[in-house]
Amino acid sequence: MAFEHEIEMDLSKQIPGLCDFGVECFLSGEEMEIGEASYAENGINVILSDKISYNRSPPYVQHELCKNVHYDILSLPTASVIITFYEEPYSVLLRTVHSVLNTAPSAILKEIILVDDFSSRRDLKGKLGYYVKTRLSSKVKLFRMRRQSGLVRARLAGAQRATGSVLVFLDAHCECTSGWLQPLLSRIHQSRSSVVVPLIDVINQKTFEYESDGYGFDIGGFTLDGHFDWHDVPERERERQRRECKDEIEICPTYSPTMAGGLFAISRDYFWEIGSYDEQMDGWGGENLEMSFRIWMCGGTLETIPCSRIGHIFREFHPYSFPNDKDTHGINTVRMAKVWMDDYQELLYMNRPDLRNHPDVGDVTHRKVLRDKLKCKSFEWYMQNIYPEKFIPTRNVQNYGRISAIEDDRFCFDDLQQNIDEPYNLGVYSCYKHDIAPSQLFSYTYNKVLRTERSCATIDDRRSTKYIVMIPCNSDDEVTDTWVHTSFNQFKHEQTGLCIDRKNLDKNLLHAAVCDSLSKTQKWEFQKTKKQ
Ligand code: UD2
Ligand code: MN
Repeated sequence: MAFEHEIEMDLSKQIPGLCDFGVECFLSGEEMEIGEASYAENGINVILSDKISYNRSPPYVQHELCKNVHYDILSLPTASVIITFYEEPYSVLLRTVHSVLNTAPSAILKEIILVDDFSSRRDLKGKLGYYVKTRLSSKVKLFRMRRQSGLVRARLAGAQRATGSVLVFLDAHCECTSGWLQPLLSRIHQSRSSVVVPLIDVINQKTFEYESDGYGFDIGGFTLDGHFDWHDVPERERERQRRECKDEIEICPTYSPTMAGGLFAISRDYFWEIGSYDEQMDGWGGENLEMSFRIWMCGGTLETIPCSRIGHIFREFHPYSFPNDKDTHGINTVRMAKVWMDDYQELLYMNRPDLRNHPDVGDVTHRKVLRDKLKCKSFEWYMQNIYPEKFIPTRNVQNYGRISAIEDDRFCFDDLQQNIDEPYNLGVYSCYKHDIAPSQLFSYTYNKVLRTERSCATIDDRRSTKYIVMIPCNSDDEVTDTWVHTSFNQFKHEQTGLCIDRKNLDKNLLHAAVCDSLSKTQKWEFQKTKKQ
């Protein structure tokens, strides 16, 4: 048997003990070079992965308090673990499967359903099926889509075949740690409309180090250009936890406005009741925010369960291509927004003008019907009750739009396409008069903060030129820097008394200077953007 031989060859490449307990490891010499090349192609060092046992031992990452929690295994619901994959490295995928088998108590693991989303890699097509059949428990089942369907339809196909009471979705490049499954099932058992997410640790894509950084963790948010992002647990939620879990708040289920999307568990019945997925979402992206908003708005809760920890390999780029090379993330996000975001939808289009009237979005009527049928609440309700920390650039503001030099359209505040997740210097650029440019959207709040969706204006006073620096805002308006928009149209920094000035521009960057009510270069006005 050719496969038998190949499987033996694969196993002979593995070095027992390598990277055990999640420690980092490295290749050397020629292997290091081909390892780096495989990283460039796959976003994962596949040569290194091939040398690590499918059964490498997981690290000990559980919180002390979790060790005291007792679960009555026999009373827990059973789980179907669903893993969809498209062109994933074979050894990484198998390590994921083995880690589930090694860590999930057999009494509660009903099955593992692998859904191959029509990969073309040779080892995934032949050898994998043979390996599953001859080397793994009969609980592991492998299905293959008839064409590439995208992760939503692949997950739906897996869910349709599942027979356990709870569906657990995992990406194809994860490693579970001991005790990860019980707390998820136990929470769902207590509360069937709780959709639960483990704490997701990082497995380094180059060294396979399991990078657990202590016991702190983030919860999910979103940005108005339609992406998921991470945030600290807000004080509001800490208070709720104190009421709920008393002195064990570190391991208390933590409400999260959104989820990353790949790793979660949900009661099987509830999954179908609450609208499973929008099956017309193609490729990758958008389904996570769709499901997050839907769960909260239609009566469920989304919770991070700190006693459940799973590592995930975050890749820096997509190693696979999308159907017809379309921006499936953008298209799916519009499908989501049309159904769930009500008039907040406009904010998405302001930040992604290319998505307005996008021709490939298709019809979403059946999802709106679902929303009516489930009698879901409004997006406004969601924002006020589930995610009140989120700053909305058009709410509670004195002004919003472009900030232009008075009577001079050559100068508008602009982020100059810098990385807005890091501190960056505020600049000026020609005003975009005919379209809304996301780089030129600014808000001036009632609390006198000058900001964008994510960043707040401050002054860098360490250098002789005092640049205006936009830094990621603390939650909401907590930033100490405040600005007065004076009767001379200056933006005057209350803490230093300096004004934003565009005199002697260096690389288009603005700076703060001594206020001079006669200076033309200190005069700024808000201009309404089109479609506002
Ligand atoms: C995150 C989620 C991912 C998904 C995505 C948004 C985590 C850790 N990951 O991105 O699960 O929610 O956001 O869509 O929360 N796949 C297919 N068919 C495809 C493309 C991908 O089956 O056409 C598989 C892929 O092999 C993988 C899974 O879907 O197992 C998720 O894809 P990813 O790992 O590229 O997504 P990720 O982690 O960047
Ligand atoms: Mn992933």
